[in-house]
Amino acid sequence: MAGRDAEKIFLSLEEFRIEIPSWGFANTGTRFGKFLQPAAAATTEEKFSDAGQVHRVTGVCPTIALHVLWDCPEGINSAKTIAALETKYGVQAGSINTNLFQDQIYKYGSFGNPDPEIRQHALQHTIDSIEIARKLHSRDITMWFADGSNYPGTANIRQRKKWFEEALKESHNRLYPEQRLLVEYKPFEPAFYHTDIADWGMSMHLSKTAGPQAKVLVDTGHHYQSQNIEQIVAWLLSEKMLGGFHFNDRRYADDDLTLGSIDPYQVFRIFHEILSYEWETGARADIAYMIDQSHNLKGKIEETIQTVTMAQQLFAKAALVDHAALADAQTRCDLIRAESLLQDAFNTDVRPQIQEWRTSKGLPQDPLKTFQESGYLERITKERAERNSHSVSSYA
Ligand code: PSV
Ligand code: MN
Repeated sequence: MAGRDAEKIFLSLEEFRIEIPSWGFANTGTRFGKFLQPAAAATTEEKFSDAGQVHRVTGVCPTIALHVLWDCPEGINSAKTIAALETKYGVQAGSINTNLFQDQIYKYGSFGNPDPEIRQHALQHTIDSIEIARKLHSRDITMWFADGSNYPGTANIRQRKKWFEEALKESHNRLYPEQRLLVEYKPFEPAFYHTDIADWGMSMHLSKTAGPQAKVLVDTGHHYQSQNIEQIVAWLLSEKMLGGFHFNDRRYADDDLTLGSIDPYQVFRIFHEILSYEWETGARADIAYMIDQSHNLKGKIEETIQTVTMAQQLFAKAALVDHAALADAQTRCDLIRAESLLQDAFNTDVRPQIQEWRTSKGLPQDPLKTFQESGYLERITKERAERNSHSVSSYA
């Protein structure tokens, strides 16, 4: 590999960091049931401990995303406990995820609920989450809404849009200057007729209406089959409205599979759009890369390490694209050359350079192997197996 390409890979790895979700270490399942894993985390401390292991072997996951209801059971008073866990396990609290979908009161929605008291309750939860984020020095408050309806005629779609505009604006007003509100979209599930924030356009509209600190959060699993996600990314970049990602892979719906396990080229194309934007504008895109996975059969810590190392590889491959040559080929409508520039970068084996970079940072060359040989998994399996055999904890 040419020295310039090796350098591009090195530079890309220097900048690439990815956040891991606390809920990715806990037992999860499908709506048909749960298969419990003996080593699954059940407490916030266990999640921090597992996340610390991922960061120890990869060196690129300094933050852990927290879900307020699952990780901060005492609300704002949890901040002290979490700060202690940060010090103990060497990972910091990252994005703070509101939970406006699990409590019984949200049966008919949160910000879109016809009951003003429930809308107010949802707003208060958001304000509390903002305060928790402030205490934990977390910049991003991420919001996903299950709001929607299951049958035509059962919800006033335009009225609910207004309620969403109002509540998000009020939420935005409560942000501190350094914070951001990231608004996630999803076309279906759990609602199967209409979802209030179903796509990136709705999320962008609501974010723009809310205020300048609100941006769109793209969860790669939240699209219809074969939707062109990188085009959405390109448009959001162009509008300066891309706030972050929830990465995962999928084959059919929101499958939450390991990143790149089904379609690594898709993730490469997303990274390419971002790096091409940065090359063109000369500005760093301010994007939070986060993982949102909770596959229920594979070992959770190992699966997370797989995702992190895959993300690094795909980001490094995207950094190899010769942007000047691509721009030239596009201008000349040289289709074969333009397409080949992408394919050549994607097909380059970047693993040797990534290993070199790891060595230069004092990190293990093979994070997964190092983790598997560390004895950590055997230890937590012993410690947690008995409890996990009868606790049917959900995400939390
Ligand atoms: C919903 O499917 C989602 O992607 C949201 O980000 C939630 O916060 C997360 O998954 C966990 O359920
Ligand atoms: Mn998500």
